[in-house]
Amino acid sequence: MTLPIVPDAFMFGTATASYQIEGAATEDGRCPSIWDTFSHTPGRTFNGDTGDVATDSYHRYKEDIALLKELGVDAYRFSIAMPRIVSTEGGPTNEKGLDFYERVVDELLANGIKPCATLYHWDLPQYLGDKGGWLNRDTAYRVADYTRRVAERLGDRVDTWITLNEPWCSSYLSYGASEHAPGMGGGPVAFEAVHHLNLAHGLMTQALRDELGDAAKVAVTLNLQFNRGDADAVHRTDLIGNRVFLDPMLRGYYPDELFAVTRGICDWSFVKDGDLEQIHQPLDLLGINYYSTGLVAMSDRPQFPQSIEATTFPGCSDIDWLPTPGEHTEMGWNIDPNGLYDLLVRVHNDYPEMPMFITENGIACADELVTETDPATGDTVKAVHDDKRIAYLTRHFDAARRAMEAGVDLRGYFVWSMLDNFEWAFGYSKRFGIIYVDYATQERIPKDSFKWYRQLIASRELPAL
Ligand code: PNW
Repeated sequence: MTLPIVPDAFMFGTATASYQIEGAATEDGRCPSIWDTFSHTPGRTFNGDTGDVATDSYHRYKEDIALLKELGVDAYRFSIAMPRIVSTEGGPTNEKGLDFYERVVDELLANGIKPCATLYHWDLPQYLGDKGGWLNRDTAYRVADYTRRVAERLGDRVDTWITLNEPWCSSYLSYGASEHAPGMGGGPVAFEAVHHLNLAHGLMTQALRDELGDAAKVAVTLNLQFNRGDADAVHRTDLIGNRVFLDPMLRGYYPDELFAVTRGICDWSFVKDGDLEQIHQPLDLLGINYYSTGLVAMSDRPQFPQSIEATTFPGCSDIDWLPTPGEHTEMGWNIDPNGLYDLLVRVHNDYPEMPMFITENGIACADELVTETDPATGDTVKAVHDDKRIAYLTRHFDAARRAMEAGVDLRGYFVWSMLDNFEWAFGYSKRFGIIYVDYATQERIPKDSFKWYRQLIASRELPAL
């Protein structure tokens, strides 16, 4: 059985993010971000890699969009870098920065591709980082002010707005553990970043509505953690990892259980009167990034250690993360397509009114660039035979189809990523693209998965496995 896909009701796409692809770190008035500082700090990223050049997409955006056109996508998810738009604290809009994104948006539209813009994909200006970053409530207001400036210029042409990408990473991974910028292993202090990110989402959504009216399509992207294992451990990690964002954004409250479970490590006094109303804004779409699942179990350790512990799951020290069964990717993440099905169905059941789209799904593989003779033409060609990626995507698209058949209102699917790029702390050592990038020459070589995806999109149906 196949599921026909109606063009305007479902977007096939690919995704990227500014710091991972643009390069041009000091061009046209861009100021440093917390990721420039982090990646330039010895020991923070693999091999000391930085986004200074990345895939040079600031200069090669036309070539990249031509490849998207060849791929046949309905939409492209990219992100806008605040350091290009508001490059000094409280300063004027850097028009050159807006000019760049205007060129990108117009080039997409000229090629019949819907622009889907993420406003915050982790590159916070360093001047805000210097004042405490997401631990400072004022950051939420600065990011909302930047949102308003972007909406004024691009509001008539962007199809879908995404406020935040993965606030889980911007809080727990950045302030709870120290794996992402700014690299502070403060454990429970991350709850403060969680709340300020939730507040930023609400303020950004309101800024978009004020500027563009109710017609604007507004979304947020969450990387929801779908864990398996002991019911108690699954319940707690769901609370700390997922409901801490979903409930305030979609329901207008923090679950009482959250306050009970974190008693002693967080007093939540940073939640001010009116914040929850501000956070709870009508949304058009919920974006889900999905890669893999975890396996958790209760242990006999205490829930809170004696001293502050660097962790991505504060208040969960009594939970063990067990090795996951089955096949794993180059990131060490397990391959679990049913996890995507289970996650979509679960979110649909809990928040039935929310249409969803998959804003990221993909796999890092040990891709090898080969030179070979094309049997059809006899020409010498470069190729990447990424069968493992094709198998991964095939199985995940199948899971999405099954979820839709089970009643989930799914409106799109964006493969991460359009091209290999700067994989944060892993630098250039992990390749997620469906287009290979030869970093020495910046040559783009479509992988076999690109050809596979082109065919899937052209068929406009999701086949059963
Ligand atoms: C997402 N984790 O990051 C991001 O949105 C992308 O920018 C990134 O390149 C992609 O997934 C692949 O990693 C994540 O530790 C980073 O669970 C880390 C985690 C999850 C997502």
